[in-house]
Amino acid sequence: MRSWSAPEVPSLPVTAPPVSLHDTASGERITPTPADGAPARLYVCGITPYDATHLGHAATYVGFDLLHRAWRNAGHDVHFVQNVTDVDDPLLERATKVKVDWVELAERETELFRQDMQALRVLPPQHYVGAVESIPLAVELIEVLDKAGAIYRVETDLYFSVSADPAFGDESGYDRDTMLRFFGERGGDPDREGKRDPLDCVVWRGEREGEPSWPSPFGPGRPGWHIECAAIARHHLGGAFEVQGGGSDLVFPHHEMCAGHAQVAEPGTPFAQVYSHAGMVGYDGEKMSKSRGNLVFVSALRNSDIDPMAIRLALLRHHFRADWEWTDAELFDAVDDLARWRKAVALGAGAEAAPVVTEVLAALADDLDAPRAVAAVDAWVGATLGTEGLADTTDADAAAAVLAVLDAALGLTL
Ligand code: 5CA
Ligand code: ZN
Repeated sequence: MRSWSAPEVPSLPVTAPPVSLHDTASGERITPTPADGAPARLYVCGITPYDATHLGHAATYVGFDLLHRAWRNAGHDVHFVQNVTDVDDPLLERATKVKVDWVELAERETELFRQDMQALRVLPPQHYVGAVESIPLAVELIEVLDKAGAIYRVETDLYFSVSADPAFGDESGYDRDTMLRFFGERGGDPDREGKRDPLDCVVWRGEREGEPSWPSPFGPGRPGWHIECAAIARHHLGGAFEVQGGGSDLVFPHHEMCAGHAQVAEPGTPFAQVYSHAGMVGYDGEKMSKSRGNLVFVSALRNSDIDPMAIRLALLRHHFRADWEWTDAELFDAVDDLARWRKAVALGAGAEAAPVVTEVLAALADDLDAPRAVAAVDAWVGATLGTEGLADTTDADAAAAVLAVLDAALGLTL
């Protein structure tokens, strides 16, 4: 499916340091390093296209955009893939509820998402892939898993045996009770009769009346959620790609099941080298989520003339792995901050730029520490504007250097 347009990104005169990330699976810092000359490979789970794009989505995608940019600034080509879950239970349920054709709903919301990402200057994936168009890939992967003895049938549905992956559980590190709880809360069916293990997940859902279905060697139906991302990521990126990303609500079951599918298909090769998870953005005391309906939409803010760069700056003031609450006050602070920043760069000359460039790049290479990078820019702006009569303008070309790093590393244009 069509991606969105790439913004122009300046290249920097200095090379950024290698990027280290907190890995959910090991709990450690890892610096995923692409093979010589090979691109750094990134898969970020995309939206299920309804109620998009809320600020929780935006925070997650801006977070991984920092990784995309940090890798580019460190001299890597980046191969970035993202899916759109354009057929799945929650999308179909919403379409039925609001009496809209599910295809129309998915297309409309995906288009809105593209526009929001473009406005926020998120670099597009090279492959932006729908679940529907990837059904042949899912079918192919299910056949491989079946040959490995990891698939069984319950009525017209096919299930994946989690016991087939000796490394099952390593991605999340959760104990069985926690897995069972999250599985039930996040789209799983632990109580379905006929399953060998309550944690086994559906990979092919046999046709149901009133639901879309596609032909397959296993009978008509549609793919399960996890097989979709496993198949797309493996096809476009291969095994042991550098980083699997998404929000922390995907740690289990989604990323664990994806890893399980991939690791049974290719024993001994991990799905990804690093599993990186963004924190959850809340609003009114709870996680911002479609099911709770406590959503603030990027498009609504844009329609009320909020500068998308102020939205981006408000997001960047929080570490991408932190859980935090969205407030309007912080958005309006970001609007004021941008005005000050613009005043500082309009001077042309300013406080010395080289240290702030170094600090911004170092902060982002350090597990994408955007708040630290933004603080360095704040300090430079403070020194450049100074208090009356004390402005520091010792560097004649400071503004150009600061503008370049703001754009290349943080995705902010002033
Ligand atoms: N289509 C699947 C992934 S394959 C999905 O989870 N879609 S989603 O629309 O529900 O979420 C899209 C992305 O936004 C996921 O990475 C999810 O983890 C993230 N996300 C959802 N809600 C929040 C939130 N409140 N804060 C931060 N990230 C969120
Ligand atoms: Zn996914």
